[in-house]
Amino acid sequence: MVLKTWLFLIFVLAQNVFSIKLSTTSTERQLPLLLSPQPLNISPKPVNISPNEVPKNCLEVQNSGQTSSGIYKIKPKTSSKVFLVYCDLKTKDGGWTYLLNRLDGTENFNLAWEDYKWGFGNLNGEFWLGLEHLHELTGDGGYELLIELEDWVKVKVYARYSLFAIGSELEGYSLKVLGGYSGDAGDSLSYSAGTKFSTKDKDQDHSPNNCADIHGGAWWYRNCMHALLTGNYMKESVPPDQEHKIMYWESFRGTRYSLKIARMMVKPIKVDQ
Ligand SMILES: [Ca+2]
Repeated sequence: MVLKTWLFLIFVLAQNVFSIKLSTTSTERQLPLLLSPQPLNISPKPVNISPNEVPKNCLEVQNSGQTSSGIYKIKPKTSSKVFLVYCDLKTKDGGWTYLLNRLDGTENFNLAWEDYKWGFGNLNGEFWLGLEHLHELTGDGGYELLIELEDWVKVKVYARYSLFAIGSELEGYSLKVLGGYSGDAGDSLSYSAGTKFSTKDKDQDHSPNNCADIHGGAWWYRNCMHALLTGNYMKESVPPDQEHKIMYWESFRGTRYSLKIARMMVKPIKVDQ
């Protein structure tokens, strides 16, 4: 009886094995028919780019094939993080990363050290990129600076400096390197070369007074300055008590004329910066 049961079980098992083998053989025979009409499937590019592949600056954004000015992610060589910037890919051959943009007075620029350190405002409008980001971008040298200015009757001028580098926070985010000037705005920045950055709550200027507190903007103050692109946003000529306290560039419209538009932007001189 037991032997019969065992024989039966062996018979059933053998049948199953045989049927599996049969079905496998059957599938194998069909495979060429199933595979042959399939189109070649090319894998799409990965959606998440590794941090090492993020452009280091707006010139690399442009060299990667982008042609529209706007907001892009970058990661400078010395930066630990990816961050957003506004890239101007049109002006003077493009490739410019904005440091400052002022165009309508919507943003308050009379702010403190931490604000200027990390940046504030709206990348689609008025903003300050932040000294830490600016240091990461330009700290190792090899950058140039472009300043574009416009008054209230649409006169546009620029000042270009062939070299531009900002020191670390330990160096007071100093205007460490400022190269030769060219342009038609006049040179109102060389006076600030070598000075540390000052805000109303961090006086690092060369004056016995607090330049930032007196003038209501943050800048590379000496004793005190010949331009203040973070000054109060007003329209055209201002009363004497507002002199030096407005968004001005002395060699363009003097110290009592508040400009309409001011932009500061940087670009590497070499592609591999
Ligand atoms: Ca002082």
